[in-house]
Amino acid sequence: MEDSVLKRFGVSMESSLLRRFDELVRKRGYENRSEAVRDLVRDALIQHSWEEHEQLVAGSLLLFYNHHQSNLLEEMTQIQHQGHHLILATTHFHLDESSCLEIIVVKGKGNEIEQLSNRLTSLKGVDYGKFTIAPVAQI
Ligand code: NI
Repeated sequence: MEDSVLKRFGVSMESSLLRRFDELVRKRGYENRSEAVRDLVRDALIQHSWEEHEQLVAGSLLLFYNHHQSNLLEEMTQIQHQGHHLILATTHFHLDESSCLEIIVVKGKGNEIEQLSNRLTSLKGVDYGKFTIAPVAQI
């Protein structure tokens, strides 16, 4: 079957990134890099397919940021108010003197949730954003 035939392709990346990737491959117990890359690609495709559609999804958005960044808190609050119909809960954790972690639990149409996520994670001062969703029910 054409679909199950393995094809090879070359990947270039910085040696520091490759070192960290190899560490991940080892820690997660993958046989080799290819197996790890296949898993990462499947994950990304599944995530992407939900984001594009009007399917009802739910999940969480983790935002790591520095609250000293000017205007960040105001912008974050404004965006969350604009997306209030998509947000079930928001919890804020003060990690140290300046670092914050905010967990936003979301539910709504995949494409709208993705837009909300992109707006929040792209804000200046957000160091890291992680978005995880899954379908609420199959249509
Ligand atoms: Ni805080």
